[in-house]
Amino acid sequence: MGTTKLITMYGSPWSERVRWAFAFKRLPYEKQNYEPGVDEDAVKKLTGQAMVPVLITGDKVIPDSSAILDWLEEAKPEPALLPKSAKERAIVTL
Ligand SMILES: N[C@@H](CCC(=O)N[C@@H](CS)C(=O)NCC(=O)O)C(=O)O
Repeated sequence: MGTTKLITMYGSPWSERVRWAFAFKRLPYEKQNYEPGVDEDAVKKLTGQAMVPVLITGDKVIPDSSAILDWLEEAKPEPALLPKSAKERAIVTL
């Protein structure tokens, strides 16, 4: 899978959401801390917006926690974040 890097910010619920999912999947990653006012330009250059979390893996740069969780579920399906049935998925993602 190569190196997986997560740019996250302490205190950001969207960053926490992604960190929890990586911990649940037991998938190691390199951490990069985002500092508002300092790292904005660098992150904007990467994704077009000054927001975290951002995942960098292989040649992919993925901003947005939901998009990162989608990537994670595909990259490491087990243990699953979501139920298998469409009905149950709809319930938990409401
Ligand atoms: N929809 C985005 C929201 C991300 C977001 O709002 N991130 C905030 C922190 S919670 C941020 O990066 N703000 C930039 C800043 O404070 O400089 C996601 O789910 O990742």
